[in-house]
Amino acid sequence: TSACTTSEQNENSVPQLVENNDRYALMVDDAPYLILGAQTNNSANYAAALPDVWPVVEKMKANTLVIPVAWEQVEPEEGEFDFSFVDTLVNQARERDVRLVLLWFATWKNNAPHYAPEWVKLNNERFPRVITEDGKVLNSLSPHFRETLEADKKAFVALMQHLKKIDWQRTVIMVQVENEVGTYGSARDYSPTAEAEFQKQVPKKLLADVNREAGDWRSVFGRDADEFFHAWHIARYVDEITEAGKAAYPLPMYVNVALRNPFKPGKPGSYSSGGATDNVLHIWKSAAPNIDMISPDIYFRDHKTVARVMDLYSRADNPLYIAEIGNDQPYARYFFTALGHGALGFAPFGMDYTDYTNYPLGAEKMDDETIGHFSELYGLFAPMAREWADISFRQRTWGVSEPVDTYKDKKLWNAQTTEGEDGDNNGEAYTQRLDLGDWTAEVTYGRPMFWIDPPKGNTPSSGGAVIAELGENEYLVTAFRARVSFSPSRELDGEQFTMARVEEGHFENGKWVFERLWNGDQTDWGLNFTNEPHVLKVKLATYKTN
Ligand code: N0T
Repeated sequence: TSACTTSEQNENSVPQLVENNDRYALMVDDAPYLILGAQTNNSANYAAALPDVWPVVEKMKANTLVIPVAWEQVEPEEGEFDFSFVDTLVNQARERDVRLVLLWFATWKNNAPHYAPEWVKLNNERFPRVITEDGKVLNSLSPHFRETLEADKKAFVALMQHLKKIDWQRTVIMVQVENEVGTYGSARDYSPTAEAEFQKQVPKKLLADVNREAGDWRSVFGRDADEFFHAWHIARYVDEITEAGKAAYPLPMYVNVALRNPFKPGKPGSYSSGGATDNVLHIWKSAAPNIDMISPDIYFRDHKTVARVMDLYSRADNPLYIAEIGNDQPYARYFFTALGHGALGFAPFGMDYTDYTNYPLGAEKMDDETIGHFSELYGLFAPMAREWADISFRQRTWGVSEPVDTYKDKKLWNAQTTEGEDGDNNGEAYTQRLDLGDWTAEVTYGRPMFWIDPPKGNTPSSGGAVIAELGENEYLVTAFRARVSFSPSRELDGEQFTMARVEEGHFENGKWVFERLWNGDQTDWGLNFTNEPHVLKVKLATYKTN
């Protein structure tokens, strides 16, 4: 039909991940895009659930919905595909001008095949599970069986072909392949098939990438061999599915990670072994060249652990994308830290009214207060999301969140390793210094806007700040509940420092719109940010005194 011809002629570019000088952008409609995401609870992947999803997306001011598509729903009978949910979802997203990230729940959903069709999960002979060292069968599919891989791949390719056919508008911008892959309860599969594989030589590609001499897995990797072997084989499996999916329709594709505690990891199997935990990122990078990025699911509440995770998952070869983060109050401020790392986006988990909360991972209640912690941040960034993503692709960014954890009764769930880090009296604990090169930015929390009283922190901790370089000596600055002060990084001789000009404004169609200058009380004691959104353009300078 002619309508079809027109749509093909006006086809938008397929979203893609681009890199330049170790900085990344997710290109959507040919321009960098910042994912202000909301992930649904599990089981929200049905048309009947969507009316409980959209109101939260809207209240949250999210621009992207992150939502599962399950293998069991698209291929309930082998070879018979039904993409009606995908069609409904895509149509409803378009009506609301919201983009989608789809989560392919298949061979692995948090280690198990729960979302695989019954013809898969009830047929252990055809689709074998992982067997432990002492012979127990775990409910985690083994990565060593072709049948399983081929079946998953066939369904995934069908999904991608369907998307290509229906989505020339590029409503779907990215796809997560599987969900928190790996195995709980065993470092790897010890079945005879897996054993035979384990005795083989480590693949040449991996040896070259990790710079090791040839040998079998045990001789090359010693005590890490079991976990590295499982990681390699899961990564190869997921990479093959990804490659085939991209051949059908090349959207950006990533995997998410059930993290291990970076400070106190425990043994593989106590966390999801074989998933891309911080100790096997090099294995995954070698095994899975088609996977665009490896993205953490953050359910640590404390600042120290979250900051460490963000450092570990933002690398020259891996842009940071926060695939999931708990939706309770303490997590919200980490948005600033993520943006400081050039993050492509952020997606709090469980953002809907489908009557489930994953407390103590996330919030106890899904209500306006919970949503408000995120809508505040998204409200600040939504008007400049495109501009931010563009700046962050080209320029350096810095971001911090309040470092001392104060949360209701002060007991932080899942933070055993960092409890006991308390504040102090001189304010040093509530002070962060960012090295901008010529200048240093000091960020402090919980102090009056006027004068020099030491910072005492906010209760609960909720502050954060970001700075982006706009040009020489010029920075974009925004924050909540923090004071940002600048000083020169070096001793000045015969010169004095000043903030030459502090403009408040906003972006409109990519252009900065000036509102007013901040001066006097507004700059004498640093730049004080409250609960209200303010975006500043700050020009720093020195002047000669002799
Ligand atoms: C996440 C979510 C969902 C001792 C949990 C986190 C989501 C999956 N899994 O609500 O199931 O689909 O990706 C596992 C974190 C376990 C933390 C245990 C800490």
